[in-house]
Amino acid sequence: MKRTLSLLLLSALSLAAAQKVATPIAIGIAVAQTSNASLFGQEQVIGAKLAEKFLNARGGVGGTPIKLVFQDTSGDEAGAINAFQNLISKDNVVGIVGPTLSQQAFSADPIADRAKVPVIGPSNTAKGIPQIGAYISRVSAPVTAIAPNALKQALKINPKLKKVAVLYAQNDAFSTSETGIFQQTAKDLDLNIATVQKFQTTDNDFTTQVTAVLGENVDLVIISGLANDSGNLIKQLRQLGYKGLIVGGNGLNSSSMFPICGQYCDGVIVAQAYSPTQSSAANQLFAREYKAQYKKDPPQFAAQAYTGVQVFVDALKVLDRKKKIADWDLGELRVALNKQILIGKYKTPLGELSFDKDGDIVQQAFYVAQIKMKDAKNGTFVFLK
Ligand code: PYR
Repeated sequence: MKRTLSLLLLSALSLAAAQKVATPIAIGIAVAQTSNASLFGQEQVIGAKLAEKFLNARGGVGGTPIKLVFQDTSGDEAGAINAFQNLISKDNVVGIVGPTLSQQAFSADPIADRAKVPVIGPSNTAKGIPQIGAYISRVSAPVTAIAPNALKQALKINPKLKKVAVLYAQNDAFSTSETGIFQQTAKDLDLNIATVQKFQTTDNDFTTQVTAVLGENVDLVIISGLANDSGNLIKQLRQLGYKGLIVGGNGLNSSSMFPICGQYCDGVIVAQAYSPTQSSAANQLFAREYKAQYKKDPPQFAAQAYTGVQVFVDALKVLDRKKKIADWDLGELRVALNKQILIGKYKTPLGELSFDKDGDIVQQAFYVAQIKMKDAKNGTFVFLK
């Protein structure tokens, strides 16, 4: 019995090992197409699709087109795990761009890592993401590189800032990671943290937290949460009378938040890992294409998802020159692809980038923007000098 089982297992393994790479070349996109996290995920879908169209129009991988395979992760860990499993075992993708949230990455990435399938995180900014495993990298700069810039910019706008309130979503890995950096930076900048308030990403009523903030008479509020919760929190802060500056983290980095806080979004300061004005040829092409289709500047989440797909394609091209991708064994290609991703240099809409030994992005420039609302639903991120 035992012998039969191991023989079966062996033949299953050798079958898997003999699997060739399908054409077009399948790249998995596991992002949140539904749930509150889709406020980011829908921008990621747009970015990834633009990359597919643009890169295939320029010959794909040595003449072979790529094909994106989408699996909706929704906003939780179970959804991300399910999407990853489908992409790895059913869709036979060469690698995965995803998931949307760090909270999901800590659960789903280990599955890809164990299966030796390369993952590029398009928006996972918490500390520790690339360290999940050898097959995990990211094109989303970490909170350590981004968050301090927003606070420095707030001090530039109001050098008299002294007393601050910090709020964060305690059930979200990115938010707890980011608030740690915000709080440390605030201390380094000699700001006095008068109160730290916690909330949940599922909360809608922030009366308790806002009352505590108002009681402290602070002149700066720093928020780490996702788009829906943070948008409602900002709205309620303003409605109940808070007049000072607000700094938001990466969770506020989407125009999908504008209809949630409406006019009250106005003035919020958010650090960025992408600027539509970035001068590289790659970005000019991306930004022009995006703007032609969507009549607005491309947002960071779309630019990062585009970049994730591009990194896969650029790395595949290098391998294709050694041996045509269709002739590779899928398992061997995934391993070689991961190695190639980590040693390559890429000219992307985020500027020129590479990866450090852990798979974390090495990026040249960061930005800070302030939200300017035109009306209750529409606004822009105005980039600050
Ligand atoms: C994260 O989950 O890491 C984000 O930056 C939204």
